[in-house]
Amino acid sequence: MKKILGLMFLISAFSLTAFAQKNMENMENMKKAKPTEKDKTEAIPGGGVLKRGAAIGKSKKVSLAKVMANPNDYAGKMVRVEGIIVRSCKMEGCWMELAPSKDAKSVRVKMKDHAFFIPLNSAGAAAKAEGVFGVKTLNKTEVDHLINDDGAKFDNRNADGSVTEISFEAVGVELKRKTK
Ligand SMILES: [Cu+2]
Repeated sequence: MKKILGLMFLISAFSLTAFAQKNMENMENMKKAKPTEKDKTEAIPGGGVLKRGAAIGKSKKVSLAKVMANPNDYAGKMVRVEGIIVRSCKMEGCWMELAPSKDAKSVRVKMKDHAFFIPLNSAGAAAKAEGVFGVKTLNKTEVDHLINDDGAKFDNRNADGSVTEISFEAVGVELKRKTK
């Protein structure tokens, strides 16, 4: 009898946890902001800059190449970086792949909390961003979504489809179209 009670307790505790988790996910999705038409299509100027998110402050400037070489030295600290946007989210403009130069390896920059967005045609523009580096593992579902829906590319998928990558949570960005 004790065993059965214990088992029943375990099962109900487990389903309650699953229920709570599902509810949290739903709430997350509901409070996720959506980009407006202006967010998606505003032109990136060549003369001035297009600012999105918080104004960029005076945190330490670091080079993307150095961060990629030693990501753990920079994790968790607010810093400023700059680079060229190699690719960006085609759906909502919620991330961009930022590289030191056009053909170099890039870092995924996510607009923090999905709270602000960059134009959908941001690729090719120069960007400054302020935020925090971290090393993150994206599961297979997240990676598939980024590839199939958002137009991302990964050259480093693990056997199970997941990806561990350096990521940057931006609180603010400034974009500028390169003029030649
Ligand atoms: Cu997106």
